[in-house]
Amino acid sequence: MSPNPPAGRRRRAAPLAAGIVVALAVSGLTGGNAQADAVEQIVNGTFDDGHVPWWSTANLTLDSSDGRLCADVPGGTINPWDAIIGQDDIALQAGATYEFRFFGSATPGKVGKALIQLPVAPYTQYLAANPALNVSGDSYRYTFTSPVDLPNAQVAFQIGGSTQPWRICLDDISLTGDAEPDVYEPDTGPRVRVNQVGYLPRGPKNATVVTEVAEALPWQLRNDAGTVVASGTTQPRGLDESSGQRVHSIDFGDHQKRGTGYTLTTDGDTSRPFDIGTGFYEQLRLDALRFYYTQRSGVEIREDLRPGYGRPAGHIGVAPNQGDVSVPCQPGVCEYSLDVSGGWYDAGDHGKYVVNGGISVHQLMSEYERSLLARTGELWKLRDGTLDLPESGNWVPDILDEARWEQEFLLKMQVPAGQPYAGMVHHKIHDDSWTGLPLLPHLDPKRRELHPVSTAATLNLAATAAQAARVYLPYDWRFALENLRAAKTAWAAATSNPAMYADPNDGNGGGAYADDNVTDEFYWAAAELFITTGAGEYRDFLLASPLHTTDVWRDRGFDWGNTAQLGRLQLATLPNRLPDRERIRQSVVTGADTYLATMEAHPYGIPYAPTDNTYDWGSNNLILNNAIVMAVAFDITGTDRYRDGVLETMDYIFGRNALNQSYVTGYGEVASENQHSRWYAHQLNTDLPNPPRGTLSGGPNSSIQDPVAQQKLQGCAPQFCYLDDIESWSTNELTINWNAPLAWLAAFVADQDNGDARGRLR
Ligand code: 9MR
Repeated sequence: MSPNPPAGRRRRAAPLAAGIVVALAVSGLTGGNAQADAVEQIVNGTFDDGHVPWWSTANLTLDSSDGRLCADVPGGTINPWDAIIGQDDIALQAGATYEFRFFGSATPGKVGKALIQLPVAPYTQYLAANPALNVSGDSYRYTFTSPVDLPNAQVAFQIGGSTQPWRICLDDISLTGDAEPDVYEPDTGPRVRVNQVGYLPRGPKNATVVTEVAEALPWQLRNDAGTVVASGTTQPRGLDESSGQRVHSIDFGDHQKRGTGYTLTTDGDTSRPFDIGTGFYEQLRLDALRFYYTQRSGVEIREDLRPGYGRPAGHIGVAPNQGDVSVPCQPGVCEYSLDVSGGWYDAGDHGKYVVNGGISVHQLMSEYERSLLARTGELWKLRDGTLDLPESGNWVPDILDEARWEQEFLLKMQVPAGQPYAGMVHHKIHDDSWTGLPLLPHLDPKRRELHPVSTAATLNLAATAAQAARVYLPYDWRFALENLRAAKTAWAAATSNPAMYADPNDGNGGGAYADDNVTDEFYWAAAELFITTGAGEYRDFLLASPLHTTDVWRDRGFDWGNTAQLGRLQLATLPNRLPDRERIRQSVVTGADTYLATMEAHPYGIPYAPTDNTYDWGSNNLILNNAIVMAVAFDITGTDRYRDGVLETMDYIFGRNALNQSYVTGYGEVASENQHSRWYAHQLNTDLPNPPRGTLSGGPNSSIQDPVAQQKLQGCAPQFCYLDDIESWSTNELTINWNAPLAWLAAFVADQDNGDARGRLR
């Protein structure tokens, strides 16, 4: 039987290609369907008489002998663009909306890439679609609005990157103007929004319902047998600015009985199911940390430890990799090469960045430190053997084994003695140009380069190495000492070079991570060095720093570029002899009060409401970091309302939000699962896995920098600026620094037992 049925037998009704740019596949597609006044931009899209002017890469032979364009695609290529079928010189008009249609099939089935883009670097994509092609064939339709006037855009079907050979056939390719833009409507399900994972028995229980009704409404809570077990009335909250919705809130905190399959009903709608219990946070405590092992660079990921996620070691100097055991600098930056193998890949890319690795490893070590210091802390839950690591069984708590993998990499990024800028730390190491998706780490063929040193990176090493010096002392005094030396050297080097800033334009092949204010990194590093050494130099620096007394609790939260808060939190919780220790503690409590007030005023209970009503890149990370401030305030004061603030923040992350979805893979009935990643790229290649359970998505980002989000989300209210699409790198990436507060908080919440554990520091 022919794998390519003749045109008359092709299946015309096509499924909705979910998660793909405006991918409304249509039935009954013919070239003649285009609007009368819409001009066809494609030359010879029907292949009735050959295939001129279509071109291909040299590894394809185009065949249009049966009225379609077919090609056998060889296996063994790496990048999507290693095999292309294209047409050039397509005119685009700025502001015009276009409809792009084609019929396509693949044998065996394959996800292809259909692009309309700039024909030269930087190959800006105006339409980027990932049609899931199947054997019988389907019609695909997409719309996009061109942001540019361009006489020579390119239509490109990028079909490389498959290990196995396959065959593609295309027909009826059409691009016409005067199209109606598709309006993207996210499927937000029932209007009653709950924490789809669950609530602690004695913790707060809040929900939100989207409704135009002005008056309070009755609500009912049902158990899994459908019996009403509690009821009450909603509280009308008016317009919620972060979503543009009118909402009421529901408080059902009095119901404390454990159970699964609860639902909440009001205004004629019923929530997704949820639990009341504790087990899910115990699971998340582990999953959020297990995330790091599969982000490891420089080592094979063992299939027996992570079924479905095993892969060869990436970047250990084995071709096609060009790193990381001996990595030169960018041209003109330095004369040496360094072994910077190991560490964690930052995110969905293969880059490794010190300022982001720094806050990540710090938050893991601080999760460990909290487990020792807080009265509710349960260190044994993160003991040796809990995370299924290659190091499990070495008598060291697994959380420290994982953190060490990154800390050792940070140490390698320090300039060796005898070289210019000795003691300073290279800002980052990554490919010399961007790679496409999917791409497993060991297949990355790009040249790896060290980028210039920066004061921020140097202070990140000073801070984390000072922290590592005390954290690892009971387990490996040599490693502790090595860190202490590196921290002191880094501090001295940063003090001598206090204003070496990373270049904001150094973003080809990796993120820039630029930051031209490093007073906060100085403050954080001084805090860690002081806590570890007690030395007067660091104490004097802290006391003289304006950041010691100013209000550091920004409404947007803290992150890799705003680290004074880390210093404050550490000084407030870890034993030290600063004279104004009580005042520092009080400042954390004051910060927590601010976030609590924001949360109480928020109809969705979110401790994040930037005054300009925009959400930042990685908003989920900022929200979780604000919750950490409340958690530390709970540890300091033992006052329940701070813990309740943390628990209510988790409700937002797990589904009490405008999109009615959880942002953690594997948690909640509807959850993010297509985070931007080159190796968890299941959405692009079904042979690859989705991100592991317990992976946080960055979440809504008002600036929607990626083309997929730009096509669908123009004008989005902050909470709606999100797509669970692998190509939406500005709203849906996964990163080591975003999972760190998730892990920290998962442990904090799991430590609260039923939600009523007695707080305070030991
Ligand atoms: O998380 C970073 C965010 O704060 C910045 O605004 C953004 C733009 O510079 O970059 C983010 O970091 C990305 C990095 O540049 C490259 N690796 C993936 C990171 C997460 O998207």
